[in-house]
Amino acid sequence: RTLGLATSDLALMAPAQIASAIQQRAAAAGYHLVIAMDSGNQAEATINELLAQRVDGLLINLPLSAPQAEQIQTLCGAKPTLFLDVEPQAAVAQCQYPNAAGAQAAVEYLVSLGHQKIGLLNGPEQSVSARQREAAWIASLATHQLTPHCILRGDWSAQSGYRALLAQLPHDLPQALLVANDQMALGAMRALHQHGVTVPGEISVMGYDDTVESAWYQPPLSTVRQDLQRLGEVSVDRLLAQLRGEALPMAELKTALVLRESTA
Ligand code: IPT
Repeated sequence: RTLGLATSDLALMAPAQIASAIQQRAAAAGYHLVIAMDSGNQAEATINELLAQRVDGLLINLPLSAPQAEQIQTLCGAKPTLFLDVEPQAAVAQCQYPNAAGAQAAVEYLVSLGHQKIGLLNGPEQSVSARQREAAWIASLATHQLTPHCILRGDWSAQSGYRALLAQLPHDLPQALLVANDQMALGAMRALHQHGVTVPGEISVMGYDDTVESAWYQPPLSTVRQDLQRLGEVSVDRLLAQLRGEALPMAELKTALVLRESTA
């Protein structure tokens, strides 16, 4: 009895922590887990790799537009599939945190602190989640008659966050920075520290994910928590329910603000 996991780059914290939780939950249920990793736009090849190993069902943590996901669903035929990073309007079974709600909560909090000059550090353009977080940030800022002070972009890695901030440093800095994931916030805070800019004194930094490491950043990171452990567990439970032909249990996945010391 085997489940397949198609995942984006496991060198990134969030997918790694999701995969770890999936592996443990699958093992507890008596399933072997086969993992296929896609580090760049090879979704179909990655899925085919799993199908060739005759998995009983597939968890798909790859950023996919609705048409891409529907295409992959077709490729999988009658095999149960569950998508973890897909445009919500896709006609496929999904298990994911609402990006819009998480991003909106972060804006509301920074605005409640009195910040008006708020900058964005987005994830990569090809990521569905990154695009949804950015759109929700901009829409929420607009409800306060605000527009982003600056729009920076990275590729999810700490290094890209570092570089994005280095490029912005010669210009006017915002009072607060919304970052699309914690790893980029790590790099951003490193660049700020290197240039003597204090967090949160001169700039507040708000992450997204709450990976296991985020409480140990300097300063400890305020962030939007997606409980990645729970996402892994719930996704395995739902896929197994599909395999047994049971009605899908309702997955209540909600983000939560975690306020530590990087915002003030
Ligand atoms: C998403 C993370 O929030 C982000 O930090 C990055 O790791 C990305 O995954 C990689 O694809 S979480 C995903 C389940 C939407």
